[in-house]
Amino acid sequence: MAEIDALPFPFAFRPETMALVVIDMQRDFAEPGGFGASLGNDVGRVTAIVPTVKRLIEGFRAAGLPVIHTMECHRPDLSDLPPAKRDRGNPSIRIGDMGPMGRLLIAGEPGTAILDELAPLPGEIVIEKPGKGAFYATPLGEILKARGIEQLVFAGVTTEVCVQTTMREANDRGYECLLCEEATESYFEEFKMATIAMILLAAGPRSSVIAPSRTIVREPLADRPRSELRARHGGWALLHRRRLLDFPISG
Ligand code: C5J
Repeated sequence: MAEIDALPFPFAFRPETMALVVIDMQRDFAEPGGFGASLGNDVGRVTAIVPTVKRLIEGFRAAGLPVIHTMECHRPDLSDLPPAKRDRGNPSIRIGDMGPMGRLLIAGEPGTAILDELAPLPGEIVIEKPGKGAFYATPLGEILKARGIEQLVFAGVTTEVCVQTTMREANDRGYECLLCEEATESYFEEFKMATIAMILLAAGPRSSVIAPSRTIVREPLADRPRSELRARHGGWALLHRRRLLDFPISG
């Protein structure tokens, strides 16, 4: 069986049961004027991963493996938007309000669309999800079961919210999960590092692991020997512990 060079252990790769899940690579999270920016975030970190996500998607398509796209969005009448989500924090505009790209995070609005560069091909699965996790209130579980999918590779945003939540939901349902570290991003470097550190330190047997995109699309890992990866990730975990204390979490 082929293996993907991953941490904290190699990922046994069974192409007949594997799918790529691209989480929420939407204009609302990646472009000025969208939901992410309305919360005061710098969207440049999200746009920076677009070429890597694209390469990963193309690798899966070329191998004939399924690509599943998710979109965080709500019905126009907001019937699937709990007040606790709409009123959270103090955004300049809220979910459902009119923004420069239409109503924020509402199905069918221009800003809710997946980025053009990463647009689903006809026939690819697109999951519209009202929650952070892609299994909650969606048909994702049934779709995966019907297709015999047991292994999920994750990309998308944000690492610590929708990506991590969906990975945890998937692990709970018995899926083997692999996070592509360079194809996921957060608005906060510390949050991405913390999430990766948690996955590395807490992954149980056949649980969540991480890998660089090049190993997943099976290009040679020429300039990154495994020992270097280990050293770097050890560093991330330590950095996480040291910096979390003085990181300004302001609500
Ligand atoms: C958030 C997401 N962060 N896709 N959504 O609200 O992670």
